[in-house]
Amino acid sequence: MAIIGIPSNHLNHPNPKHRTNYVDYTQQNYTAALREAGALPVVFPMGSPEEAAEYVNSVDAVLLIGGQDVGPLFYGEDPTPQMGETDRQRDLFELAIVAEARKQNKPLMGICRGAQFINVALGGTLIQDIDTQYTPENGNPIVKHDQFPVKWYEPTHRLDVLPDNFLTGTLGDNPIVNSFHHQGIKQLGADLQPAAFASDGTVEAYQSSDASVRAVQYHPEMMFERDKTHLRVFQDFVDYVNAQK
Ligand SMILES: [Mn+2]
Repeated sequence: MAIIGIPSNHLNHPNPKHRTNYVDYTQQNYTAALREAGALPVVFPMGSPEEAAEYVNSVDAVLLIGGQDVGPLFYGEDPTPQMGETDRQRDLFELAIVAEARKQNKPLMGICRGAQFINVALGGTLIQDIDTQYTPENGNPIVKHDQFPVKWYEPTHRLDVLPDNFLTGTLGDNPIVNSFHHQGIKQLGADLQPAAFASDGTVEAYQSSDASVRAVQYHPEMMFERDKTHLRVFQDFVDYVNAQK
């Protein structure tokens, strides 16, 4: 059985339930999707970079999930006024996790922030705020990439899936997906190629040449319970991980 590690998010603001007794957490739909795909999810509590080697060594693959904005200093920019919440501890921990996964040849999948983060960790850059800083080169209007308040499981924008990648043939050529991001990929990192675009040219999925790194900007984990075709991205990753073991 493929064991897949998920670096956690953490709740580090006072809240009515836990007050300042903060918690590390992962949304259940990520672990549910991995379980449904036949994998055993393991959550890494947010730790220090020094722990990354052992954490990665304990699993067959890593899934990086959604959350805060990626700190722009990690791709060489100061923050613009549109920057949302960032979390330096999470960035530093996940940076070490990605480096160790590459070093130990463990497959990596990213979702939303995870897609943005892996790109940055592999030398890519981000658009800090699509609505204010992006002009589509193809002349199309900017797509609404943060669909809130539309429900999280509802698909709202189309993808153009490119040939010969991990998404090709899994959802059709122009699937409709959900979208909860205000940042986007600017330059892809080393050895990464786009796998799908939105109609405004935003990179919505990418992979490495050997598909050991794969990422989607949308949230299949929020959609698979209502539309089983969206389990496929998890199933294919788990199958890939099992084949590498
Ligand atoms: Mn989008």
